[in-house]
Amino acid sequence: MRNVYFNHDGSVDDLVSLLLLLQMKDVHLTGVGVVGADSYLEPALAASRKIIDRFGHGEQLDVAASDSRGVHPFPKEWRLDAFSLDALPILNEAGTVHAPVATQPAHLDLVAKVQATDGPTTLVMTGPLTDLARALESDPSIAKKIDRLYWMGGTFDGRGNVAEPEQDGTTEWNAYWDPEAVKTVWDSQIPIQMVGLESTRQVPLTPAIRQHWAQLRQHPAIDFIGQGYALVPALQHFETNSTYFLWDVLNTVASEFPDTVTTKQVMSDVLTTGPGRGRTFETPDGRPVTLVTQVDHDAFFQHIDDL
Ligand code: AGV
Ligand code: CA
Repeated sequence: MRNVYFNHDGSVDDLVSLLLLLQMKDVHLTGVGVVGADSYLEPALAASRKIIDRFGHGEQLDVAASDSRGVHPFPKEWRLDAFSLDALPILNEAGTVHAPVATQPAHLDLVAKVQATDGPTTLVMTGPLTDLARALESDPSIAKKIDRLYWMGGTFDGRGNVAEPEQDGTTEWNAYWDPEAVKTVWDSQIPIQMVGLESTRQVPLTPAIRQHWAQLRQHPAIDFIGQGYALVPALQHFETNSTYFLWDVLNTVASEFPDTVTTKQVMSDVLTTGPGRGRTFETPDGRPVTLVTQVDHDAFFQHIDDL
């Protein structure tokens, strides 16, 4: 079994990632942290607990709430999706919530869980890096016990997804939310595999994928995925700023099934000031990062079916 700690920020693909991690046979989740970045905290926390109850196979797992705040908040319209997801009947059939809320805030829960685990912990993160940066500041010795961070965030091709004033369009949202946190993590010794926007463009949410999930809805886990992705815009005729890709799910699947992706090593750094703040970029003076470059599209979606 691999010990995995998951920190996410409550969007649809974050919560689908939690569902997937709970189904992976050789993954033992030691903890889950939730940050209200691309979500409001309360519904993202509640939905996480209900997903553990409904799809966690009886695993005993608590969920830690983050008190981290970003430098650049996400659009409210996106953050509201967590309320809809938390209200889905498939998560509310039982009418009760059992998975407990952890006693400590998410960054301290991360420290505690890593230190309490024998051997290494693998970190999967699908939102901003703030909780990890704060965890490292609180206890730098955790770096030695984290064998790898799998992060969805950043991008190297200059095509960002932040459409906000006073920035230059080159940054990805999770990095933009807290650029300093990215820098802190980059300055640590933790090995990093990164899914940036360039590879996620190969896995947009499409009407055909929705249809595929609809036909498999007799399986409750696939039904949940279909219901969740019904809340957000698919790639219909052309890409807009709101078009959904399977960003976080690609990161989570790649953490478990390396064969579904191609990677290359890049030396990189991150800007923390100016109109490109949050931009990850290649530089010979940077730190090594394993960057996902290509996705085996069919193998990727097959792994979701095979839950
Ligand atoms: O930049 C991708 C990250 C992923 O972690 N998030 C969504 C995923 O959970 C932010 C984001 C970018 N574009 C979005 C986002 C959109 N159109 N709707 C919601 N969130
Ligand atoms: Ca996310």
